[in-house]
Amino acid sequence: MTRDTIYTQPLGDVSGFTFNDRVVKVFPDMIERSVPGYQTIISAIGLLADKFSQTNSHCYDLGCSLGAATYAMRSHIQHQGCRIISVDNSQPMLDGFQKQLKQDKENLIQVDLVCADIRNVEITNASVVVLNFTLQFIPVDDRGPLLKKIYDGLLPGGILILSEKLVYQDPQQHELHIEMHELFKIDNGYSELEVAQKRTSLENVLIPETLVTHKQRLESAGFQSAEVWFQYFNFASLIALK
Ligand code: GEK
Repeated sequence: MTRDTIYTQPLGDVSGFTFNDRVVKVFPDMIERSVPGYQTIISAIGLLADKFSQTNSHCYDLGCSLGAATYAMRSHIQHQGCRIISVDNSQPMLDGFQKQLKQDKENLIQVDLVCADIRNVEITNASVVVLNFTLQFIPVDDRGPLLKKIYDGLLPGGILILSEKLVYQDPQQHELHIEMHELFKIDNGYSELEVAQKRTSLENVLIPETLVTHKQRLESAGFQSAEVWFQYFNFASLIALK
């Protein structure tokens, strides 16, 4: 795994974060050292896909990056005729994913890689949909329509797994969680400069919301219920049931 050193040197003017070639090269290390509980969430996505996938249905990994959630689903799904559709709008990410997938000679479940904006992708015949830390990059006004489209494309009994960075209404909780997340990153080897420059680069790019907002939006989209199954500081994952 190539170490993430993107923000080690003072950059002067820190530009907005993009999922470019440089990020792709270090992405597994970056996400592992930046997102508390990332591996636990990926493993659970495999278990949930095993339980909720349905014969001859589609499983979607929206904002798939290098495909960690896709691989977890692929190695767990036991139903016949399932197809995983993995979507990302970063071509460098999909190139990295494709390279890895080609080396995977096992004749497992079919995976279709799609380079597109997830707002423009049709969701059909879906048993499992994964939005693992992707919704936070979608403009806030487009989040409701996207969730409604996912709900409409899910089969009865289908699920959405939604993982997001959160903010808190209570200022004290808000500060505490931000501080604990930064300490988590420092504990994982990032310097204070790296943490500060990454924070600047994500401003206006990653827009986190409260848990209440997410739950209300899921309910408005039609989901029967939505509950947190995992949380580590200000990073949470929910299961929404159709
Ligand atoms: C994982 N799910 O490893 N359409 C398609 N893709 C998008 C869009 C969009 N509109 N906006 C952002 N992305 C992954 C991790 S990373 C999370 C997800 C992070 C893509 C973007 O290119 C990137 O690959 C991904 O969403 C977000 O389980 O880096 O914090």
